[in-house]
Amino acid sequence: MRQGWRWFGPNAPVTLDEVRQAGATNVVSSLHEVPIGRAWTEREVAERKELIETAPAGRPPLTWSVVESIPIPDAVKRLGGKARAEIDAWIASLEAVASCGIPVVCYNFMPVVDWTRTELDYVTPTGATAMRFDHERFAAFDLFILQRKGAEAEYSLDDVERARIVYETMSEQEIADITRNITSALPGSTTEPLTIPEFRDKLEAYRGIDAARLRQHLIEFLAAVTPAAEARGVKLTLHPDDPPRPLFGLPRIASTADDYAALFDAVPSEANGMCFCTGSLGVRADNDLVDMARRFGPRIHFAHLRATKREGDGRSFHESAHLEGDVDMVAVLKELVAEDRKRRPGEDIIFRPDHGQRLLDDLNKTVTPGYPAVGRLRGLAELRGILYALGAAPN
Ligand code: DNO
Repeated sequence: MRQGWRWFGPNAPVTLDEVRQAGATNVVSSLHEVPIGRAWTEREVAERKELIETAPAGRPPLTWSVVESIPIPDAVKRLGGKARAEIDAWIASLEAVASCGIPVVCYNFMPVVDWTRTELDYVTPTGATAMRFDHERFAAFDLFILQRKGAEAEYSLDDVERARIVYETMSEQEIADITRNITSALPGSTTEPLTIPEFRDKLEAYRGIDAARLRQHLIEFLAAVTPAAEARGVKLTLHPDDPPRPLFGLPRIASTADDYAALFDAVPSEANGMCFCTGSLGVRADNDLVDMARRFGPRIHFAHLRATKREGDGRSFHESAHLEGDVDMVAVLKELVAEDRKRRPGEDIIFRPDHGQRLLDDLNKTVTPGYPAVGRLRGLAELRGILYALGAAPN
């Protein structure tokens, strides 16, 4: 397995030397500055690759081996194969990536909002802070801040009452914070930052799109893009929904083993792969991650390794330290290592320590939410230790 690290580009607070110091060898990055939907050029990708891969004298080299993500515009999610111009632009970006020799592309198919949290700095007992999704606060946002039409029907009476109490006790600052956390697209998101009226309009644009239709649109998208990926030897890896359940009345269709099985059955191309994100999938108690890792092994080309801890009623969760959540990381890694051992050289699974708590020096610094250096360094070190213990020292 290869040790990756998500790097947000030349202006990111974490430098490439720090990536090296963490022990990672592979970089996961994107052209984050390009507006969603605009085709990437080969030159742009080549320039970024050169920046990542040209090591100063004496430094170990880094390889840009995963593009996370080429964002999929709304039109594709709403219209499927009919969004021909948007799909063609996506394929052009994919071709640019392939021409630069980057073998893995990550993407997701979450409508309107990508990964979603209600709190970015929830204080844990040690003083480190973690990202959190609190169901009551989320409902308070949906029902009383966004005031989404029809939302009440999707919550129990008890949920609505609790959300009302939470909303009534929120300060103006807390309202502003939760609004920003949910609508402004967290780092790495493949969705646009939105104002509340824009958010309502976007939701409206999805009216009538249920899970079956969204799935059909993803299948049409995959049918259109996998031939190009296959021809160029690129693996596409679908990131799971985070959290793995519908939000804002919108369907989500990459949340469970059945969801992924349906996509692999519909589009068997070997380019149709999975980003195995333990933190996202692990939020659902009914997802058996070890079984999923075994079952979908040959489709897994990229893994996000982190853990979440479910709270109370099972709908709220926070991001725990990498080995302290609900995910049995050792058992998951055993499966990934077994798969990796079957692979040809160069086709090994690339993993990255996904997210990290904010701790030590990072508590006093500006950090990219979810992606502080020290918490991720701790996560990578722990994961690497497991791999050594399994006799599978990573590259
Ligand atoms: C969050 C990330 C997501 C992910 C995209 C993949 O930390 O896991 O933003 O990159 O959903 O397309």
